[in-house]
Amino acid sequence: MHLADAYDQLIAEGYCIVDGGLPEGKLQTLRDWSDKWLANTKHSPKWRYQGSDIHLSGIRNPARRNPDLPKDEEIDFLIEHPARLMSGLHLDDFRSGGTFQIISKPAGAPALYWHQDWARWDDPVSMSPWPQQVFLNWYLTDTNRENGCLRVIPGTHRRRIDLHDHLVQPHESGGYDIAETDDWMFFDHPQAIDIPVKAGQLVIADARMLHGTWPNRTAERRTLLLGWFYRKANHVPRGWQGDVPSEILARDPELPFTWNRQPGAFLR
Ligand SMILES: O=C(O)CCC(=O)C(=O)O
Ligand SMILES: [Fe+2]
Repeated sequence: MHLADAYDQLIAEGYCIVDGGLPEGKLQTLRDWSDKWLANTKHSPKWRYQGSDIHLSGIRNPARRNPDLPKDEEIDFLIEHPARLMSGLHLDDFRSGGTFQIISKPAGAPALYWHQDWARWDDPVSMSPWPQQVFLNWYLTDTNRENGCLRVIPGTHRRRIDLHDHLVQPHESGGYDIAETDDWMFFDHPQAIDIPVKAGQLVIADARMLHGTWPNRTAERRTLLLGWFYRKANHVPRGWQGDVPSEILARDPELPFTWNRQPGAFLR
């Protein structure tokens, strides 16, 4: 897909898939590298739905909010390699948080529940038609419905749907403790679509978009390297041609950060 089209899709639907342009042999290096981390890390029972959630920091790109994380140069590669792609997607004012996560569903692992990862729902910038926070997902194997590919509900980064009112907040905010029989968290929503990818493709998605996964019904693990990138500024991005919500124009530039994962008045 051309980057211009990918950008349009990211804005309109909340995600896009691009060729990650990994150098020859890098995919195998990342597989071997992540397998080693997975083998040498004690797995928490909290990781039931994600499969694993190992956080690692870069060396040249340290995780400022989390200085005690293990540092690994492979993380610097993952942070630095997409710079040209990000620029082609008009995301050049995004910066990595200095971490990547190894999220690996072992054979037979359950689905990941529906969730979104934006945590600034008290801030009018939640209404931005442009992304403020994106995840970059490198899947290290081809993915499909059988081995637990990503699922998304397009457009939900900016549009409220029935699911929003029924979801427990993800991960440490409640998701760890839900039951596998939870009807809403694992609802087979009619607007959901599968996002199968070829290994080495990169999925870039808006933190506000609802997403989850299928279970892994195969005998092989399905590993993902996930990194968060943030726009520091809250004003209209340079070159933005579209509308700007009046709530954003009226936003107090000194508004302090508050953590709130529950979409409120700024999701309509
Ligand atoms: O496993 C995946 O494909 C997605 C993981 C994810 O969205 C998360 O851990 O927040
Ligand atoms: Fe997520």
